[in-house]
Amino acid sequence: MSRIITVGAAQLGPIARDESRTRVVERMLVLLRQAAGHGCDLVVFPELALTTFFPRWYMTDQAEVDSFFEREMPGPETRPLFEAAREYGVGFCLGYAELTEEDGRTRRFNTSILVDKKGTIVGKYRKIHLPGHAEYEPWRRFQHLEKRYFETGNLGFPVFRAFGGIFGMAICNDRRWSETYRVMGLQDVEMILIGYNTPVHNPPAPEHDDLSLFHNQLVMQAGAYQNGTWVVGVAKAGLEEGVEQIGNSIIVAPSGEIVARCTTLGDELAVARCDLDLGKSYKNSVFNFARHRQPQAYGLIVERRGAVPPPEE
Ligand code: ING
Repeated sequence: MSRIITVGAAQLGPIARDESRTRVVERMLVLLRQAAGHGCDLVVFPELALTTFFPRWYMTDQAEVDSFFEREMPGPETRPLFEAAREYGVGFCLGYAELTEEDGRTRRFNTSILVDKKGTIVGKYRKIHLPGHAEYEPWRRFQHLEKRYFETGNLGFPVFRAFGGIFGMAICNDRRWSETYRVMGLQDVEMILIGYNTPVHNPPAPEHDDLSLFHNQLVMQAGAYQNGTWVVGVAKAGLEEGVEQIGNSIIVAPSGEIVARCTTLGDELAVARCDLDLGKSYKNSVFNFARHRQPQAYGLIVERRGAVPPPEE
């Protein structure tokens, strides 16, 4: 038996600081229409897809910071995406900056939602692994202030039944942490949707810059294989406000093989027919958690600690 879902990785090229949401949504609708033409069931957009990657700038004026956030989803500028989903029968995954009132206070998250073919939000995730820093660091070519502008996600790594399978989401830096995939793998996830904004240059470790594309593929291929799941990684790419961001959007099978990729640094759609049942041969053999995984034997370390002292002589 095979459960085929046709997926579109909808990579976006650079978004200028002053580019309106309406203009960006128009670009996204072009990709959504292309995807519908290719028979896609689901389209995945990047992290923070509605605006430029604003954490690259140090801002102190909260109104200026909040101008990059969405107070409602859908809102007037994003509603056309939901209407198109319904019209074309194509769901989508959208990353955006979420500003919301929760527990009696204003909360700000780096968020991703899953929208079904009827235009209904069926899942939400808030980014847990926030890279970078919270205060201005003058030594950097550009800032990376996600720890300043967002709270750590408070929804865990949930999975959602949709599109005939089990779907999860992660955002950008999350894809570098094996826990991200395993927590969803332990919930039998079959496809993980990940948007990212990744500069080629990483100021704290410039010696890694030449490996940015290799690391991008490595983490998603490993996460896919080790959990028997599809992984879709979609970039906001290109030279955006002076910062070179990788493209390399890919669709990875549970085998770890890359089955589709974008090859430009602009707005581009990569499409693959994904059999959600392909993961079964991994979940039922090499990664049969029930039979082979031994958490009771791991001496699980919840918090980092120093090396275990040598046994008494
Ligand atoms: N961006 C980057 C990412 O994890 C980064 C931050 C860049 C980390 C390069 C390590 C190396 O892909 C976001 N937005 O998380």
